Amino acid sequence: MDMKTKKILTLCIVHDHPRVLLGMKKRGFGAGRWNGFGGKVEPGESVEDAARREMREEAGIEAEGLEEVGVLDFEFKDDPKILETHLFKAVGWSGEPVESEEMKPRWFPVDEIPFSQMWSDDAYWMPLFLKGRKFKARFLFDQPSTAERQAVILEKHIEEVE
Ligand code: 6U4
Repeated sequence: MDMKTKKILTLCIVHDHPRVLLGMKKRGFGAGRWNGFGGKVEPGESVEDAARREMREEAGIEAEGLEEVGVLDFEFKDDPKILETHLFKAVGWSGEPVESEEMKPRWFPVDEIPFSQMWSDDAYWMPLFLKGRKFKARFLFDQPSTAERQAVILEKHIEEVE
């Protein structure tokens, strides 16, 4: 029997070409790294509503033109959990990004994305994201990323969809 358990997460990046909005994660999972905004989907909430809520809570903006562009399954060695992460692109927003308890937002030019200070999978799918492609992917890591050490990818699979 398959004992893997799934946790559904969101991850959202504002793409306002030629820049993207990322946030420095200040605490919790992946702290000390730049990432999109997101977190766990709550009971009774749609995945898109969760993405919108996390943008509001973590970046202080109301996302507009949200589109789901990918599903990223993250797994860790010797851990039966799968983090099923739904990646959204926001092409518009209202309000001004503000720092929250969880994230410090910053705009990056698309050719200056700080991959060395991000989760190691991001370098594989960000080019597809920026080209407007849709994809699904699975990454198996040795352990979660921390500020001091990036997770090492043990297995990876990416495919474009549609
Ligand atoms: P709370 O409940 O706020 O303490 P926390 O443990 O901080 O939760 P949370 O909810 O912010 O975690 O969710 C983790 C976020 O990190 C989600 O937006 C998904 C994202 N994430 C997880 N693994 C990732 C990976 N390998 N690459 C990536 N983003 C990842 O780019």
